[in-house]
Amino acid sequence: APTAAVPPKFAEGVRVALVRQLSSGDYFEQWLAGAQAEAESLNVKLEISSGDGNNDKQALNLEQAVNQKADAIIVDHGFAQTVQPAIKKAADAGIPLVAFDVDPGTPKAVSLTQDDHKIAELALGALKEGTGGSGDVIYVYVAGFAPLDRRNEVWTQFKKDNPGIKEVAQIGVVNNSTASAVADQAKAALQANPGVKAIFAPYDEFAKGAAIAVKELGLQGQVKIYGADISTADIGVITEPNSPWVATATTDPSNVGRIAVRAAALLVAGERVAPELKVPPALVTQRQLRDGGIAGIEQLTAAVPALTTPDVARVPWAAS
Ligand code: SR1
Repeated sequence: APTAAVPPKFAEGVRVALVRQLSSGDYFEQWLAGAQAEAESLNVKLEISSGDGNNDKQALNLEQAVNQKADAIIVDHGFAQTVQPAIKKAADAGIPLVAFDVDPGTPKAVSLTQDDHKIAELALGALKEGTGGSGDVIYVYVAGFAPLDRRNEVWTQFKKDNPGIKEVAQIGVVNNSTASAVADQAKAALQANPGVKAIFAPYDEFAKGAAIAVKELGLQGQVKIYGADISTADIGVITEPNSPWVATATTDPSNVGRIAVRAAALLVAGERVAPELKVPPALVTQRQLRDGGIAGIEQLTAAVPALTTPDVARVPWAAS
């Protein structure tokens, strides 16, 4: 139940600009759906733009949000060098900011992340168990994306700690058809390295692409995939008969979108928000999904309530 009255500004109408780097793919679609649902329940008008992978376009969209004096701005992904100049302008103009998965370069912005180190640790724990701690592994990574860079730090340390694990190929691309591009690369890497036991693919579009490659080559009995993120479509891929994707470390993406909007709303209301918000992930395994008869995200969050985090950036005037 609400513990505070709705701030007057929220009755008048609050405009929050959501400035995205990427928008295609299950993760980003679910994240947006969560953000939109939370905005609607808080009476916030979300003004959404996407760079569609074009960093200059994202920077322009961000400049525009600053010039149009949004009540708050959420920057969703992006490369530090392209978004930080406009973030600084927003901060100097006193516009509250939430930066998700991008380094804002200023302590004035609230930094929202998933616990990416934990995501990688959970997935790699499963990989270690599945491989017995040794074997050839293909790694899927693209540098420059803050969450992937943090997961990469864990992978780098994991290889040092587990000398039996050998990275035989690194592949990766992020674009509007990431899964199919990664599928082509994974197929070539698997053909060049016939002994591969596992693929570490810590982004669901990477894992989906890797799964396509393994299936096309008929290697399901030999190669297992350890991924990140989840969606109802991903659950379908993980649980289909003979699927090579055996584990994924994940938050609920729509919950993260909700948190971003709650944090922005709190800042608009002048409420205190912790400077760093970190959303904890959970490991979800193929066995758990199959045994639990879990076919979609709603069933998953019911089975794993830790994926729902209502106390992160709780809004005191909201009904729930
Ligand atoms: C291209 S970056 C993709 C990642 O962003 C979010 O952190 C998701 O977890 C996804 O894996």
